[in-house]
Amino acid sequence: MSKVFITCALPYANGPTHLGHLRSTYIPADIYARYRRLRGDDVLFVCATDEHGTPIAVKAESEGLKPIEVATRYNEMIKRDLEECDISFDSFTRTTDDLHYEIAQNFFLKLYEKGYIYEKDIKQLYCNSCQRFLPDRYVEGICPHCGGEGARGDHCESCGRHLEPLQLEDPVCMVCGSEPVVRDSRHYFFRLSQFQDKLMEWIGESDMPSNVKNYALQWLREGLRDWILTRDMDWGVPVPLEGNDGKIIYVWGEAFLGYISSAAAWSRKTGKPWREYWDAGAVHFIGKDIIYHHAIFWPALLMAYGCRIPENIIAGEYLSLEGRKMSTSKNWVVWTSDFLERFHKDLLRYYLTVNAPLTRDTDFSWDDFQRRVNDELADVLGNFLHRTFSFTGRFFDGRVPEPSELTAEDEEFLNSIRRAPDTVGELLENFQFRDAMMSVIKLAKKGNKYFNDQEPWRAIKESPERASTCLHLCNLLAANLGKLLMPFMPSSAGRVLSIMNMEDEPWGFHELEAGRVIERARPLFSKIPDEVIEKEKSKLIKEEDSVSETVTIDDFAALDIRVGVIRSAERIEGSDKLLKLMIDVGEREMQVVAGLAEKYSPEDLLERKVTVLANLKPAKLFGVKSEGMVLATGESLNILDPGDAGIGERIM
Ligand code: B3M
Ligand code: ZN
Repeated sequence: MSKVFITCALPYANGPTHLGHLRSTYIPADIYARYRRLRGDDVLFVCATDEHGTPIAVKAESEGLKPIEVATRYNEMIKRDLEECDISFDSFTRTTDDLHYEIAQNFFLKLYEKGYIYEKDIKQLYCNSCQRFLPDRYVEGICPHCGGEGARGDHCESCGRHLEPLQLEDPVCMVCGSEPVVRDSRHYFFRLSQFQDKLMEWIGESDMPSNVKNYALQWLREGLRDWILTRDMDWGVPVPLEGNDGKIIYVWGEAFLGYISSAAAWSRKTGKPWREYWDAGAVHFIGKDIIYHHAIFWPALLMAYGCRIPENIIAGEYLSLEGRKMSTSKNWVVWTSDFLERFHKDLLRYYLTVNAPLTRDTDFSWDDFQRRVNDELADVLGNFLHRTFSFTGRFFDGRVPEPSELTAEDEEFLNSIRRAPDTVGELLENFQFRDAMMSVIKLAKKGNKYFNDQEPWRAIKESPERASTCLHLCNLLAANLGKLLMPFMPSSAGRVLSIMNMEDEPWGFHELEAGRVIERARPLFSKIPDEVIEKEKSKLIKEEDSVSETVTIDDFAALDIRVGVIRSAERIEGSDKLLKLMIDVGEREMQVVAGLAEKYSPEDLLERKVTVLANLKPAKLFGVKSEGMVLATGESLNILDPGDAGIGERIM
């Protein structure tokens, strides 16, 4: 029996969870933790909500609340979401717990005492109108590395790099939108650059998944710079050194300690030493956007502290939704709680696992979800179990029948059941969750084929001992499917085992004795009807419409639409569609190229009143400059008639 420390990235307590979180991190981690427990390993599986950092502070500010109030609200939601998905944490705490503060501060102090943290006066962005420094997400701008827009003061989403606020081009304050100034402030730095070689060696030799390894090596080759470890803010873990009022430890300088403080809280409760689990090796499950933090920053902190570095880092790639990047701000997202209101949690665990290997970006689509649930869970797995149980009920009085002599086909079938736990187990040990899940489904498929080939409904009359053998083996497969499903779909697996009056047992092949009572049961999985899926899709489409079609009154007011009159019109050489117009809009005449030639000849348009968008950015069409746009209907090209409005009158 070996010990193992398993973690999930600590979700920020600034929103509930959605399917992206579950896919990249929580479901795979839980499958792995459950599997290791079934193997008989001693697992400590921890998580917590990450409650500091600017996202929460900014959100609280916008809602007129205290950060802790926002954090408490989302801590509760997140905890509930994860419980309802059967994520089996041994401990789930908060980074605002006292114990966390204590552990994080001690960690900081130890690094300071060892000389890995030093002080330096640096220039920071300061917002004059908000009268404060602008760390991390308080500031946004253009990424100096990739030119990505909307890069935050600590991180660029487009290229995944860590940033410092001063590196941003065209920075703006996120609270008031004004341009910050640069000011001096004293801060603490972590000597990350010292760990370049050690990290290179560790990562180069490790057998971590290739996505983690490749990213990390790339960043290491670019060279590491020291990390600023403190912030001028009041929401966070205070810097535990004299004379640092108004300074806190940067959220990424303490959030990792949440793994430890969650484990330490568990130790307090259970009396078991968490340290033994850590020293046995930690496996971190994370989303791919925080590979840098886990593969570089955290191991360096641990090296500096002088303790064991992680054993492995498993980074789940992104999940898009119906082909588009998920976005919580645009509400292009499926929230866990909404999903669970309508569908069983195991459908989610199943679909997000089989959809694609964890190391590949993939898409959630409602049609594909329906197809896989209907074709694989209902038609293959559910069907096999149901026909086995109901046949046993009907013809064998609800008891597993005695087998007789096995034919070659029976043997072959039996062998594939015997082999399955090793096959699936090996895949899980290698974090190949999708392949592991698929091999369970393939086994159920084999079960259906065997059932069909053996025709027990015919054999029961013609050679009853053949039917008994067939049903014995089918029940044997059912029992083993129940076991194999435990890590993936614990609730459904539990139902299979309870129908078969079986207990939880460790991972491995299980024999089945004849005579065991099989309860009557309804099918485990039913098909999802089209209407249900259509409803989900239409909800998303409504979202999409409301997102893309709303403009603010300010957006509209920015358009200068006014009444004009066409003073001259001529065709543009080389084009059947375009006319060059000179339009009098009152205070000036403007040149407009309009695609109206298919409907109007130049003569038709002379002295005609039109409505014009007068502040369109000038562009050239067929080499002719155009400074505005004549408003007309899209297909029939009817020019909008402003009636008897005066020339130059504004439309608003
Ligand atoms: N709170 C969430 C994220 O960036 C962040 C993880 C912390 S793990 C120590 O995905
Ligand atoms: Zn970038």
